[in-house]
Order: sequence, then structure tokens, then C-alpha cells
Amino acid sequence: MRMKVVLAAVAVMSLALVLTACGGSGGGDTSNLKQIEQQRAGEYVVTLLSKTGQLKQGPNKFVLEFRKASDNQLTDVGNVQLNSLMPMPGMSPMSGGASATPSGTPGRYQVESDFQMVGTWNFTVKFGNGQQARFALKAQ
Ligand SMILES: [Cu+2]
Repeated sequence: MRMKVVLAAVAVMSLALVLTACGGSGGGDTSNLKQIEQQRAGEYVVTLLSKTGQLKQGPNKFVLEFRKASDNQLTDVGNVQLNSLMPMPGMSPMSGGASATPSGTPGRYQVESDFQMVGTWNFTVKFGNGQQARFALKAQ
């Protein structure tokens, strides 16, 4: 009987830790984030956000949001594919790699991309039914 109480307490504490971790990862509250870039794509508005509103050379973590232009509400857009490239004169483009991980809030993703060089990166977001948004992102 006593063992069950201890186990229940551990379970509650673990849950609290998980909830705290999720809250801190940007999955919920994004009011402290600044806009990096925004594009209209059909009936959607696609926005990139980060704490500073800027991107730096090297690995970056930022937030990708999809909202309906009509009501500005976050909306699920199905499959999301990212491509991060820097055109290089006389060479094949450099790839920054990019992944989108669902944040738990529909329409909001955590993105990681490695901008290995300072300069402009062509960042393409493909989503939904063949729709896409293309950004020219400056890594500083
Ligand atoms: Cu380059």
C-alpha cells in the first residue's frame, strides 16, 4: 500500500517535469519570440520566429508557424518539408539541412538548421497540398 503511494508521487513529479520541459521549449508560449520573416502562400501566412528575430552562423533553432490569412489562427497543414541551401558561385549549393518537429500545437513547428556560412540562405517550406513558401534568410 505504501509503495503505491510512493509510485503515485513519482508519477506526478515526472509529469510535472515533462510539462515544465515542454513549456520551456517554445511549444506553448511564444509571446517572447520575434518575427524573422513572413510570407504569404495562398490562403496561409507562414512565419519564422526566434528569440532574437535574427539568425546566426552555425546551428540555429527557430519556430515555424502556419496561420490562416482569413482569421490569423494557427492551423495544421499536414506534411511539412524544409530545404535550406546557399548558392555558391562555381560550386554546387551548400546544404544547411533542416528539420521540422511538431511542437504539440497544431500549425507550430520547432526547426533546426545549420547555416554554416554567413550570408543568404534559400529556405524553402513545402507543405499541405503542393504549396510552398520561399524565404531568403540572412545568417549573421
Ligand atoms: Cu556559402
